[in-house]
Amino acid sequence: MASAPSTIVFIATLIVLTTSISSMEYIVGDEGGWNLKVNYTTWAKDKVFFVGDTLVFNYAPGTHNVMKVNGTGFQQCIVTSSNGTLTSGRDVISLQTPGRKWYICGVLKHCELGNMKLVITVLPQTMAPAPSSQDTSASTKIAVPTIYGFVIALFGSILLLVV
Ligand SMILES: [Cu+2]
Repeated sequence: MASAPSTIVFIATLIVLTTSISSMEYIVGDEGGWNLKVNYTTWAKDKVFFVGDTLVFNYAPGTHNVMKVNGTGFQQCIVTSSNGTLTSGRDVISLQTPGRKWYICGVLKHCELGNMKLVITVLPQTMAPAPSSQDTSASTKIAVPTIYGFVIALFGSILLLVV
């Protein structure tokens, strides 16, 4: 590996680009999909969600659905039709605002008994460039920590690859 440092830098750059700059698409439950007998607490535990990421709920249409609920609805598995139920079997949810998000399956007692409930916390998109501003000095100030963060992330990735 040491004989090809440029390859390492290239791979590390790709990792940084895909993880911190472009948005991520998360398949809820991974290969298990949105189904009974998948632990979504475990699935979400080691993931960090940012504004701009998307969630994909995969399931056989008709067997499950996806409802966005509030914290109470999540805890008590309250099925409400007012929030709009997703039923396509490949439901894509774009995470547009930061904060806590709750999703449950509204079919039968899948939420209560099958644990078909997912709670995540969406973080603001800190690496994103600021909206266009007339104040040019402000954008210069933002550019420095962004590049600095990029360099740190790059070296972190190299370290991970070498170790
Ligand atoms: Cu279900």
